[in-house]
Amino acid sequence: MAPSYTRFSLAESLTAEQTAFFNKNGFIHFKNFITPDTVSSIVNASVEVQNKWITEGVDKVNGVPIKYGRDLDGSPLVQRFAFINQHHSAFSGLLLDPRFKALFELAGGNARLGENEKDGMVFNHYVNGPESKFTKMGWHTDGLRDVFYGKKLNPMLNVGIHLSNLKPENGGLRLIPGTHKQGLYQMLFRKKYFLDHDNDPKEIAIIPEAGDLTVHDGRLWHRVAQSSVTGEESRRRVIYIPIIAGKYSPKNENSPTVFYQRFAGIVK
Ligand SMILES: O=C(O)CCC(=O)C(=O)O
Ligand SMILES: [Fe+2]
Repeated sequence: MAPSYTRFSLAESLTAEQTAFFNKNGFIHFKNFITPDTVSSIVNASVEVQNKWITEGVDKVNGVPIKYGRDLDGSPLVQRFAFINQHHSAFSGLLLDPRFKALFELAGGNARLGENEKDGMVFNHYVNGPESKFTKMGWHTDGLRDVFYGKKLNPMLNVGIHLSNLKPENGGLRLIPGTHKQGLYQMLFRKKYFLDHDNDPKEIAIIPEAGDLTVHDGRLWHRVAQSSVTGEESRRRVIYIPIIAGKYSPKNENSPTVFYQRFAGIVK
């Protein structure tokens, strides 16, 4: 595939071309899913939740560790929120958009948004500064956690809602198209999970504008490249919400912290 790829527009049902693109490549990018105003209100809502969690010293939500670091000015920063949709109506409200349902067929139909499952709606906040604890993420697939849980690999998609305007030097999501069709062996051993940060000759860079939406298959290999610029220009915010098929497994405040989540500690 050429380094630049087709971008689409998401309506209440998918076109045949969109479905074919996703099935072939294991990802798809939709422009302008939400407006700049909605992006600002979502970012503001994340700051409200952050202030509350810092005050209350929240370290886990439903068993999922919350990642803290420091911002460029040294102030405390929540860098990875889990289940943020359970903590502010700006996020739960976003999930009411009927266009999400159009994506369910990419998981084979009979799917749902993972509002209360896995890590719920995750909000990642990367910044490349001296005290940041979150600037990049090594190669992985999102479906490996199901292997750890000893579950059958049910279809799982990860929907990204991008909140920052990126240029290639800002780093960000890199993925290897087509790797969703690999066998289990390749899914386990193609690369060293989370430790390998090297460029891959076949990777493509997702370069979104704020408000864009992407979908990637849970079996697709991807990473987050570090920004080669530092400071304010490196700030990157992105939301992920899974689309899940198979048995409903909601989490609650008594849910245990599972083994794979220790990988989160490797991420810097
Ligand atoms: O931040 C991103 O764009 C991707 C993050 C990611 O791959 C993950 O949280 O599993
Ligand atoms: Fe991922």
